[in-house]
Formats: sequence, structure tokens, C-alpha cells
Amino acid sequence: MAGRLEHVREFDPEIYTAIRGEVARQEYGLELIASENFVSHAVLEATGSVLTNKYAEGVAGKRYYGGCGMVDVAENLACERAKKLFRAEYANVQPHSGSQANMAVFMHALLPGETFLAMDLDAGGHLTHGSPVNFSGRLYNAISYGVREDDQRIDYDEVEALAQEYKPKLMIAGASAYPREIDFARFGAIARSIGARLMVDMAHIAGLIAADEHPSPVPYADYVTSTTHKTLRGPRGGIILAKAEYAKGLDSGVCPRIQGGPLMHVIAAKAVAFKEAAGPGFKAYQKQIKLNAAALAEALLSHGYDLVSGGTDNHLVLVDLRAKKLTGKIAEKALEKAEITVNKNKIPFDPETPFVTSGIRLGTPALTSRGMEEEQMVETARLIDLALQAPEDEKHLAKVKAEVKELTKDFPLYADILADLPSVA
Ligand code: DSN
Repeated sequence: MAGRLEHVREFDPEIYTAIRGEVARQEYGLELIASENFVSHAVLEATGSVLTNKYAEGVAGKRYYGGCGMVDVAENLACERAKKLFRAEYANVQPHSGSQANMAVFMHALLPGETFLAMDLDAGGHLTHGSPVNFSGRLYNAISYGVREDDQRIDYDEVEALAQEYKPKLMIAGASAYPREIDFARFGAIARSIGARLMVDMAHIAGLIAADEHPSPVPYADYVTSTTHKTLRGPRGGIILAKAEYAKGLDSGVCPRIQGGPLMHVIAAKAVAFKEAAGPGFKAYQKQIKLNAAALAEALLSHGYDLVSGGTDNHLVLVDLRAKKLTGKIAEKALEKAEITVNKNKIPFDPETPFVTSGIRLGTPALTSRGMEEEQMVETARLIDLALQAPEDEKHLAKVKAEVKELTKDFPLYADILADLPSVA
């Protein structure tokens, strides 16, 4: 947030109070949602800029509206930086979200009713990878692969067999709740063997990939989609990377097929985030995210928690709560009362519904952004365990919350912003 919000405070105290309360929540809580992060002040300023006022349908240099000179500068910088960061031939930085990025690729690669193969949401995939309640499952013929029951890892032989059986036109790799490295080379080989195109949705691990902390899908995939706000630590939004030959088709896949005017303030903020990701410190940051996830996993194991696949290779840990006789729903609620924010999450072969679940998903990008290291992950695991020992005891959870606040005080995040935001009576 650029500035002191004095205009919002004066004009709309209710919204001001909600924003101030959220700054305080982020400052004094332990944020463990694996898909969230804390952006820099530079990204916040660009997101809050007057670029929000500009309509710019089309692409830089070829717009449907006048006055696009400055936003063209921003969009060109964002595209060039994204291509360089991920060593890609083409980038489109206009998708408003990861779902829009995926939808634009579907528009380009498939006709309604055609077949694609992707990871089941229940096994760790994503809503837009063929869930029957999503456009992807409603408009196209979605075939799913899962993980093995014994080690909860992707079974590449099963993927290959399904590819051979159904001959999908498009294959999708990528997940939103999978704690292990994904073998994009293997996916590429399977896709090529059946003449399918490969889309990789790298949203969760884009930051790791930018820092070479996870193998890149770019050499193997026809399309790579991502959000910009997870490990990558940019503003909320999506991008598409691809081979140059798909440029024209993907540009129109985004606009006019699924979007009109792009969000130019967000595109400028994406450019800032890509510059940060190419700069000094980002590699060490991504390395620390992984070290922190490994430390959190080990500490949770030592407290007797079961982890899906036994651990983690990336930024997230999926906890199977069944041995603790807890559900994801109960755990999420109890932890929230202690200002530890997680999301309930299905585990593979989960007997519970998505509203209850047997698991919680934890990620370390946000805590790492505020400077926490392995020692604080051990402490975080202790606080999680402490809260979950009495998940319905309000007094107990209030005590844990006080400990959480103490821990966060040593790792200021937006303390300067909060100091500039007086509470309204
Ligand atoms: N909602 C995101 C996540 O939490 O993984 C995926 O879009």
C-alpha cells in the first residue's frame, strides 16, 4: 500500500478499518497458506498506481485505444523480463489470474469437447485442471491421473498408460498441493509419444523455478502458465509463457477470447516483481523457502504428524491429520484462533469431503519473506502442535496466539505501514 490511506480513512472508514485490520493480521500472524506471500513495498506501490485508470485492449504497440504509450512501456518491460527470467521465447502478462491463463491456453489448444489429461484435484491438482465444477471439466473431456496409494507420488507409468489409452490432445502437469518435485522431462516425453501438446501450470513453484531450485518446464512444454503471487512474490495475476510459434494464437486466446482490458497497474507490478526475481537475493530466498519447508516437515514429524509422501522437496507440506484424530476443518479453525493461518486440504484418497478434509496444507514462502529461518520453523511446528492439542479450548488458543505475536515481533513485515495507519474510533 503506497501511502497512509488518509483519503480512504476520511471517506470510507469502514473500508479503512478492514484494510488496517488486514495489515495487522498479516503483521502479527503466522501465514502458512502455501499459495500466499508478502509483496515488497515496490510491488505494492506499482499495484496502487494510476495505471489502474487505463484501458489497453490489444498488445503493446497494437492497441484499440489511444494514450497507451506509458502502459506499453510497462507491458513491454514485464514481457521482456518474464522471458529472460524463465528463458522463454514468448510471454503474455495480461491474464488476470492463473485460472485465466489456463483458460486462454485451453482456448488455443482445444475445441470444446476435446480430451485432455491432467492431475485430479483430489490428488493435488487444480480446479482448472478438469474439475467437473469448473469450466475445464464442463467444456472439455477431462481425464485424470492421481498419485500412487503407497508413496503418494505421481505414477508416471499410469500417466503414460492413460495417455496411450485416451490419446488426449493436451496434457497438463502441475499441482496446487503436491509436495514433491515434478518430472517435466518425463511428461514432455509422454506428450511427444502420443503427439499431444504439454501445458505446465507452474503457479506454485514459479519462484523456485526462476531461481533454479526446481527443474524448469520451459524446455519440455508447449505452454507454461503461472500465477505471479505465490513463490514468485509478485502481485496477484497470471502469465503465459510459450514457444514463439504460438504467440499470435495465445495473444488472441487472452484478448478477445476471454478478457478485455488488461489490468495495467498489475502488469506494471508484475514487471517490478520480475526485476526483483532476477536480482540479488532471490536465489537465496528461494533456497531458504525449501530449507524452511524441510525444517517444518521434520519438526512436524517429530511431533507425531504424518505427512503426505513422508516429507517435501519444495515449499509445501501436506499434513495427514488422521493419526491425530483431527479433521482439516477443526485444525484450520483452531489454528486461525491462534493467528496461524493454514487451509484445510484433501489428502490423496481422502475419505472426508472438501469442506471437512483429513489434512492441512502448509507453505513457507510468506514466513521466509519476513526473514524467518529453520529455527523459527521448529518454533512454528511447536505452536501448531500446541494449538492442536486443545483445538476447542478458547483460553488455550488465546495463549498460543500471544506466543505467535511474540514470535512475529522479531520479524517485522509491514510495521512501517501499520505505524502510519491510526485506528479510527
Ligand atoms: N487457490 C490456489 C491455491 O491455494 O493453491 C490455487 O489457485
